[in-house]
Amino acid sequence: MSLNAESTAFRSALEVIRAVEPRVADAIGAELADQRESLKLIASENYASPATLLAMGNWFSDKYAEGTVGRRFYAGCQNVDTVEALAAEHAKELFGAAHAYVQPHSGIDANLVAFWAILADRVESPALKKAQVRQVNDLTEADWFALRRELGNQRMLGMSLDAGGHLTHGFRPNISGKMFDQRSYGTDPATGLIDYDRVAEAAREFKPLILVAGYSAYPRKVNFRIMREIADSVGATFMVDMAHFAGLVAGKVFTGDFDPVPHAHIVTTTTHKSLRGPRGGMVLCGPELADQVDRGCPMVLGGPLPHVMAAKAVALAEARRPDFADYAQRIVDNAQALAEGLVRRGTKLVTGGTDNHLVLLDVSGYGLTGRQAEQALLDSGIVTNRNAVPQDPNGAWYTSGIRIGTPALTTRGLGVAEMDQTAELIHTVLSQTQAGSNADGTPSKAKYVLDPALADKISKQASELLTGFPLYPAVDLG
Ligand code: DSN
Repeated sequence: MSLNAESTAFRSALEVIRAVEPRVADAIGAELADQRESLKLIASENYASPATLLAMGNWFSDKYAEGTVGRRFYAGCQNVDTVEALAAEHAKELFGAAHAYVQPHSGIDANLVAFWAILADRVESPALKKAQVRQVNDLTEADWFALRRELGNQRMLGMSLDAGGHLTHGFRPNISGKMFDQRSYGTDPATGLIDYDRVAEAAREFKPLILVAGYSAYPRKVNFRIMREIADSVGATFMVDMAHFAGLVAGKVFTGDFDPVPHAHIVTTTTHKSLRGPRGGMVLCGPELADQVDRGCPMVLGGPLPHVMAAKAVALAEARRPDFADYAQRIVDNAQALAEGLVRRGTKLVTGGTDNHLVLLDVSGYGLTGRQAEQALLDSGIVTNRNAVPQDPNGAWYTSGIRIGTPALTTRGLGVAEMDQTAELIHTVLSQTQAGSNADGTPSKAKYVLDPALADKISKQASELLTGFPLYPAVDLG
């Protein structure tokens, strides 16, 4: 029997790897098996296409290409230029952006590139101007002091972490929290929604250099037109981190006021979440910030990863096809079906539902912490992650929430009927799990009690749910 192209490609690759370090080949095969078997509800994960995966496994990995297309610090970059230009072209067309920078290795990197570009563009600093025209050796001690003083401690206003914001928007676990004087806007305690009047008030009081919108755990749309008006009213640069919902923008589910690209001065994203590309980042902006953005490497990034830029070009080409819009709409349909299924069974959801790809469960109603719920679900073959809810009494480690998302299961082809069954499985596990105790009898935020037979039964049901929806159906590793 002759094998199809995907099976031949992946089998051959594993055979070559196995000849050198069989344990790596085994781990790669095991990872596919695990992904095929688990009900993956992690809102930030997806399954890239075989073409995207294969575009990363080649000799582009060996090439240094610091600089930008046609202006490199290394010779022999003509083929890297081809793929980088292609990825940028696809990104510009797909998102309607004037400029695209496809080198960032991750979302954090993309945000650092954007922060630097904004600082360099907005902050009046004669020392920086000297440094920008490569007179670094001419800078005096006083110049350096002025540069640090002028660029440090600028103000950033972003969404608070417990309302669903991201730690790269000025929070302490990330360098942005050390670079910027940060203040955050939260959500309305009664509705869980962004209160734009409060954001405007905070902007008026704080006068940030940068207003950031974007989230990793907010289950609703954001009105970027209003956010831009707020930024303009205080002279702030408006930045949107669309890492989580880039696929919904690409697929034209988020349009008009909800499409960040026409409203923001600068937009950052990852490429591997709802956009379904390789693991990496990207920056979109207008011509006024393009020159600074293109200085990303070596300003804040290590050498670009040409093999990943090749894969970005492939994935972005896929996202420009009409079927991607259908995929993006199904992501939201599925998230809403999952949310409705949970609400019908009595689960408390932050904001009561969703209009994007994610749902945030408040599991305190089940008497559990997020950590207990996450582990109990994992024991039952359901992969999620714990997440803080607004004003979370259990903090960011134990949390009171579980975040779930539909991009990955939608790629497999599951639809609204399967989402209702998924809601049933989740509710069954959570309602049958009890919080555990420490050895001294005090309540534990981590320990839990779940009948292993029930966990096993739910695992089997989760696996049965997936049988009609094989992952990478064309890939047979033998
Ligand atoms: N780690 C990503 C997420 O899970 O949302 C964001 O950086």
